[in-house]
Amino acid sequence: TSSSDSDNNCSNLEADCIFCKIIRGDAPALKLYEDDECICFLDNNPVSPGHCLIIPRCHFPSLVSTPPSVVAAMCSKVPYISKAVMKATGSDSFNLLVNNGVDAGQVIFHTHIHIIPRRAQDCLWA
Ligand code: DGP
Repeated sequence: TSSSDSDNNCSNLEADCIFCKIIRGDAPALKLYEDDECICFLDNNPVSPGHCLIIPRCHFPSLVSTPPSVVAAMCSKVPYISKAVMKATGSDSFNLLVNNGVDAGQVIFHTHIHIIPRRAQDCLWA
């Protein structure tokens, strides 16, 4: 099922998608950034302080089903958002992560990019 939102020019938001609910304002999230194309909010199960997700305002289930122009819009926000998140968390580094598909660990089927700030004491991939 789909619904449209008068505050959003996207007509394919999904009723049962938690990230679509966040976009509509029907579920809470700590937003770090938003514009006409994307929003970024803190992950509620963070790997590190400042772990956040960039999502498009339109619903696409995974990265491979996302139009290249939308992927480009999401990726274009990474430098700006990651610099702000690193500054806020005292990190010099970050991982950029996309889980595409169940076997890769994708749990939420609304395409998203993880930004995971990293500090010297972090134990990577543990
Ligand atoms: P993935 O495995 O790539 O599908 O990651 C989904 C991420 O989304 C996971 O790290 C936890 C986060 N997440 C799931 N539900 C919510 C939610 O309701 N609010 C927020 N802020 N994050 C969520």
